[in-house]
Amino acid sequence: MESKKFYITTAIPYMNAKLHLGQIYEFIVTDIVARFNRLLGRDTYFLTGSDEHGQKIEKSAKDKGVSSQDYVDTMVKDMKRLLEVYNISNDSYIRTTDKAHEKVVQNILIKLNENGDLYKSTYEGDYCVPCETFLTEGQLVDGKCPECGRDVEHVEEENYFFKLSEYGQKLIDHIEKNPDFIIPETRKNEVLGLLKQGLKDISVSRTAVEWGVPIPFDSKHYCYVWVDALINYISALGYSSEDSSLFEKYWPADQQHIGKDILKFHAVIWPAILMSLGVDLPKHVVVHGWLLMGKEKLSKSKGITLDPDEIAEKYGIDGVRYFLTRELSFGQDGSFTDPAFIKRYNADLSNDIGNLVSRTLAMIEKYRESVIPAKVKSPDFEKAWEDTKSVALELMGQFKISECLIKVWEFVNKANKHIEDSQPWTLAKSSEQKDIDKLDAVLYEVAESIRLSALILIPFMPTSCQKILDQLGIEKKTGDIRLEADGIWGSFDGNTKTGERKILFPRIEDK
Ligand code: ME8
Repeated sequence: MESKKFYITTAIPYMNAKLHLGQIYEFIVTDIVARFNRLLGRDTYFLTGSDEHGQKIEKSAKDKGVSSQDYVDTMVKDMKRLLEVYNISNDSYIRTTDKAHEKVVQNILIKLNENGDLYKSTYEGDYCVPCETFLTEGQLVDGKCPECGRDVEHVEEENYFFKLSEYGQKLIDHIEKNPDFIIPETRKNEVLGLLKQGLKDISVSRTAVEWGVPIPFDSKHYCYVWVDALINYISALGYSSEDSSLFEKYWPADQQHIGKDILKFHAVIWPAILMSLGVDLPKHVVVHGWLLMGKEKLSKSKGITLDPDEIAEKYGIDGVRYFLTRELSFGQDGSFTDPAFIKRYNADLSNDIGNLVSRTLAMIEKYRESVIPAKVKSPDFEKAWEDTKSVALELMGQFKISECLIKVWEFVNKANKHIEDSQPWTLAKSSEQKDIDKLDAVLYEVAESIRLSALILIPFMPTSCQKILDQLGIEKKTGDIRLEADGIWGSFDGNTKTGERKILFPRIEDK
């Protein structure tokens, strides 16, 4: 039987710079999945938070001449503000500088040590500060970090090592037994390739970096920032704490969403730590691609940035949420450009759905004094909706998010075509009963198409769908709707008054 609880997490961004639209993209996708699960009545727990320790942040704070704690406090405030701006419905927010989190990190380090999975040795190699990654000489490309292309630092220090090498075969077995542990398949194959080459033990402590969680059994050492950060997914639930009820209720995570650059940390290191602790692995690690600007990777240093405040101001939140999920093929890289945004927004939002709502409501106002006619049964219509609903939900379940929207849009445009074909403005001039009945039937069916489309689109565009339901005179707050339980999902009897008309998606003039 399908589990009723649903635990979903995002990666926790580094607090060394303001968030860019690529990181926001991950929040939007996870928010949509979380909202879908709530809408379907599942007990959903959606976690995000911030990664606040490590050398990169220590450096950024020093450059600004403030303490590391003051620095992250300011950055976290801004991240929380942006989550609100983008209407992200997380149930909880974890900071890796929370005392409770730090305590869990220490409990885990003690346990790994007691299990015999830690040992002390000397690390000599390179370190990429922006990626917070240890690199061996063979991994460098032209002497630089293979991931971000930046300069590396030479490091020689005593570290604690985690015996990652002992987990390679266990991880291969797990992935083979659970073929959808890593989604999509290309990423699973990438991880299997990596595992088959053999794993090396990894450093899990630093002595040169003090902005971190102290290793409880050795005061010279601080926990490596990645180990500290990965633990957030269970520390946020109270693992190994006095109150671990959330951990018992929600773990294992149903979906852990990450970008492709941090795959090894989540699909190799994190599960190996969990195995050592004897804790279940997450059900799915879901990997998305990069959001690019044109063909370029977002990069502050190269000035290729997409500022989420500027974009929100210019285009509105729901338009951006729609564009990013409709235009990007989930799992692959995709691009944001102003012309592509304007084209998609004007065609799909302003024209297809925006116009459908505004002309339908105008006709109901003009021809039926703002009362949606009573329900007229139409087996064809019901069949079309059943097909849309089941296919759209199935596509969402397979992370075919763009395809899910395409399916819903076919339904929206069926309603547009129904208006064109039946010409309500001509029917309204007739006094024959059959034309009056036909006009009622068309107006009911189109209003019902709008209502159903708005319900299924709530996760994507919560504010706009609320506006649509308000205009249809439906007194329900989108955040409270539980489709199956509320009976709102089924059909609507009509014979109700519409609400005040509002513009949904004003057309953007292409300059
Ligand atoms: O990696 N497009 O933090 P982060 C899409 N602190 N996704 C992007 C992106 C882009 N252009 N740029 C970044 C970290 N991301 C660690 C995570 S989790 C225990 C610790 C994604 O701020 C990136 O792939 O560099 C990651 O999933 C998230 O944003 C945070 O990235």
